[in-house]
Amino acid sequence: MKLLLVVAVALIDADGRVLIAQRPDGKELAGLWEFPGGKVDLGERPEAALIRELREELGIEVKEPCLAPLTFASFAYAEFHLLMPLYVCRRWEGFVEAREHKALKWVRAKDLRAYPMPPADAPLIPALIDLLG
Ligand code: 9L3
Ligand code: MG
Repeated sequence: MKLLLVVAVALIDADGRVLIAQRPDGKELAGLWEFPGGKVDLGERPEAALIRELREELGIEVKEPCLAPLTFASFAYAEFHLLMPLYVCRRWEGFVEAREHKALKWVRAKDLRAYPMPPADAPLIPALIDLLG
């Protein structure tokens, strides 16, 4: 089975809330709330991929030292095995805007369960609750 490497981030604001983003209509997993991120290109470093994706998707600039790995998601879809490191980031430049998503929301870690997520993302919630309460 093919391995798909995707990177994602929990952006954390000054109030300790986490950013989730709603996948757009017409894409797979449409309407579900995910941690922003995307595919790592062939040979690309995961941090570089995440910085690129955050620029494209949210219009923010993140510096590599601000990205700290927290945990991994691993989920076997029918077509591929998705492996997805989750980074946390508390500092960036610019203001988030939904350039590719349907909507954005800042949510407390303990309230994340109320939002339907892709199967890879939902198991990441406990690590964020441990971190943020
Ligand atoms: N995916 C799952 N959870 C996430 C992200 C960023 C991505 N937090 C899945 C959805 C797609 C695949 O990874 O099946 C590639 O993502 P995209 O390029 O469609 O965003
Ligand atoms: Mg993406």
